[in-house]
Amino acid sequence: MRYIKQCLLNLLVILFLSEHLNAQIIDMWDKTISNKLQSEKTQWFQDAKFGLFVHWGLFSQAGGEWKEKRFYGVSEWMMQRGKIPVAEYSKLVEDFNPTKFNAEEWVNLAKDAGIKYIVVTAKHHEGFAMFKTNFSNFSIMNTPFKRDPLKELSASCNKKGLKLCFYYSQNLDWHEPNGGGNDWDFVEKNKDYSSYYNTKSIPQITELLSNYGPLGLIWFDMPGGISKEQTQSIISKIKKLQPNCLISSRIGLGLGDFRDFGDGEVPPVPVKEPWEAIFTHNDSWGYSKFDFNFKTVQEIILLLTDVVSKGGNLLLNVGPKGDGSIPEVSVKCLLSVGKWLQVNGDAIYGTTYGPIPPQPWGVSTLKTGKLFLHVLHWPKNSQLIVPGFTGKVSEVKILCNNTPLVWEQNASTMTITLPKEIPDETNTIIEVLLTGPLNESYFDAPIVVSPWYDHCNLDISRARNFGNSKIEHLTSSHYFGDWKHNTCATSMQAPADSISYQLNFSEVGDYKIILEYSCPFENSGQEGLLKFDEQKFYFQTLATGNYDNWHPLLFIQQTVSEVSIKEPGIRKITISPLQNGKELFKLNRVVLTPIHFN
Ligand code: FHN
Repeated sequence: MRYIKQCLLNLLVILFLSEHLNAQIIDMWDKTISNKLQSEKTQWFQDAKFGLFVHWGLFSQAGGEWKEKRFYGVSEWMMQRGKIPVAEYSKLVEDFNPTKFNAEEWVNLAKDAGIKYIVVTAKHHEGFAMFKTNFSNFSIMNTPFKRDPLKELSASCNKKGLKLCFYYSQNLDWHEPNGGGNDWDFVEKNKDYSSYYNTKSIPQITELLSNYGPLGLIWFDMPGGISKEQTQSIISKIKKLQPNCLISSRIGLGLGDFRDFGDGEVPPVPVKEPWEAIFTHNDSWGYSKFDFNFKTVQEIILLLTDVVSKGGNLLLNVGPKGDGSIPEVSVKCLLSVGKWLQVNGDAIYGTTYGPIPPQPWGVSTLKTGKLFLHVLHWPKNSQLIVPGFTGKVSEVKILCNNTPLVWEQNASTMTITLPKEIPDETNTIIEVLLTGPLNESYFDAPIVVSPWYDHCNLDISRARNFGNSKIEHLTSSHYFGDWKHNTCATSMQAPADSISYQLNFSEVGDYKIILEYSCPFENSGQEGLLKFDEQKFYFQTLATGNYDNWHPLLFIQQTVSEVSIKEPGIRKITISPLQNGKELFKLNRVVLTPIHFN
């Protein structure tokens, strides 16, 4: 019940936030925090850009399997999903002996991957302490292993100059009669949460802050109904013991030193305050025997690029096995990302969000004196157009091989001539050396559409909404807890409920216009209208399946029109229902694909 309440609460927060996401740089929701956030205290965090999350606990031993029953989705929730009694679940300690754990190897891997901080689960919701504690017997010290891995990690991190950070679930504790979340062994109304905070949660947090040297941050999670007083007392404790230790926003109540978005969520537009996107390498946080949906090296590089171009950090999770080894697929991927960062790190670390809005070729990042253009799609005519650019430039070169490039500037457009051969298919970074400040052009400029790219994706976050239509942030999970997020145009039920895009066609050419949307069975078959300036195109929606918070939002791509651009310039696309009816669809994006172009 509390979990469902928590999810509903999360949903409300997401809905509230999504109101503010559209077409503007997000300002922090709490100005009182925001001043504090800009302090020097968070500078290391804002510069770091890439962190390693490690979900490791007793759940890693089970790997999502209990008595031949397989729990698909996030494996660390197995105890809760299977309503496994404490007495039975606790037996996992008897076999938990992670002899393959080697702190130095983990830290070396993180260093080689270009990671700047590591966040390890000290206690997850199952209540098991992965460290030596005087406040519970349910600890790694009472397993055959009898070692404190956090102590060993602290020593290795110290030696190698990596920031050590701990995850601590401050409210959920399925092992304890007074902890949050376990309603199968314990009766909710008999719980004394204060007693739990005072006898386990706060004392263990105190141990973590006292026994492992300076911590970069403490990563709290799922605060639930924790009171303001209790939250304040945790914060005071941290401030007293380690004033420089940062606190994640999941401490709750709008507090914390930096903002964590939802699991697997990247905001559609840049955020100025310190923030973090939290992703796991596959779909589960804890090791799962059944989850092979690992992201490729290219996907991780693109994700990191997207996050950093919006001013955030990527906290990427791996799930070590019960034996203490990190799955090889994650090790190999991290090492490859690290190789890429060795060459391209200047455009990632210490940067802020890009001042140039996303272009058909990609995104940008910025640091003093340098603008970095991340070319994710190579223009077929080798001309890289940077609109809305008025900076003074002394040099332009390719970051990975130092090749100097020729550029031209006129009015507010810079054009760079690229080589025919693509140096890095995933992300070739162009370094622009600046001799003066840049003006921010974010969202002022219409979206550039050019026939020199395979596709031009029009993100919904860059559309304007009219009537009752909304740009909403939607969340759903495929199995359980593997959250997926999509920003969509919703509530389009009448002709006046439209969305529109301003587009700047750089050249003549013909295009297919494709709508990517989700539509439940009962809403399908309705008619919509796409207007391209004054040209009208009618279409009928197709069913993709029903969706709610617990069932995935599935999308289809439907071609609805073909247009011919005879002269370059500004055009407008408007999409709306043709008649009054049910919601037309949840529109995720519009794609323009060039055709018949020589
Ligand atoms: O319930 C947890 C989940 O197991 C995992 O720890 C993630 C990581 O952000 N946090 C919670 C859900 O948001």
